[in-house]
Amino acid sequence: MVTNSRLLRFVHTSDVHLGAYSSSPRGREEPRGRRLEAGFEAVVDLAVDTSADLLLIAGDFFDHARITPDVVAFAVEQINRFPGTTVILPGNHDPIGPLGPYERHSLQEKAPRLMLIQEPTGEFVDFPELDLAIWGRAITVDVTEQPLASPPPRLKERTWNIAIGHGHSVDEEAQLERSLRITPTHLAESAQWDYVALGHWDVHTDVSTAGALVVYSGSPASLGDIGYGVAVVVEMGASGVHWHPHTLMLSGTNP
Ligand SMILES: [Mn+2]
Repeated sequence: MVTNSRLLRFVHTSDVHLGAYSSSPRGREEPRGRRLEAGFEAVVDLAVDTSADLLLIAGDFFDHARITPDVVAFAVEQINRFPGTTVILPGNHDPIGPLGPYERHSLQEKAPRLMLIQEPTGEFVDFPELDLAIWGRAITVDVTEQPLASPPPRLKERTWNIAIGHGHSVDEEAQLERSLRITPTHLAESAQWDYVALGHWDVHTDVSTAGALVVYSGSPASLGDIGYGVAVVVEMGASGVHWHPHTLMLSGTNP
């Protein structure tokens, strides 16, 4: 039962991979790295232009833990351009913990509206003013983790409950060779969430099942050579949950 008729809007992205090529001799002038930065700029533009309440980044925001201070400064500048709240879930490229980038660079000190999910066993980020709770499990360097396994019950105090995860959706329970597995059982158990924002795949993919809305946003500027990126716009209101992929035009780059 929807008790709050206020429209909630968020932009869902993942696999931004900032800093992927910044250790090349050309540093941040490396064109492939510039494309990744242009992709994130386009995502922030989308969040600003659509007056989104939240920007969700479902893992692999940074490419690795050795990112340089200028890459961090770029990330902070972009996050601060968005007047809403940005939520980052650490992924396998930017894991939580001493071997990841977030302990080396304290982003939250420089980006006051940023919320970082930090708990590997899972935590809720609660937004009472939006009547929303977000649950997610921060990825560490342990790739045997299962991002959506055994979730807690949704917060019944909030009309809207979404989950955020970073991992591989696998077709079979026994497909053990993949990292960060999200199994058919986990997808079925995700029916309790109003939306599940996934990352780890740079190609936009809808893996929803009959009961659960589960979407990979896709990268805003994939590491491959396709000339565009995608982000997802999600709206929740009196008429339910609606989402659509949005093609990002990467200005100033030459894909
Ligand atoms: Mn990943």
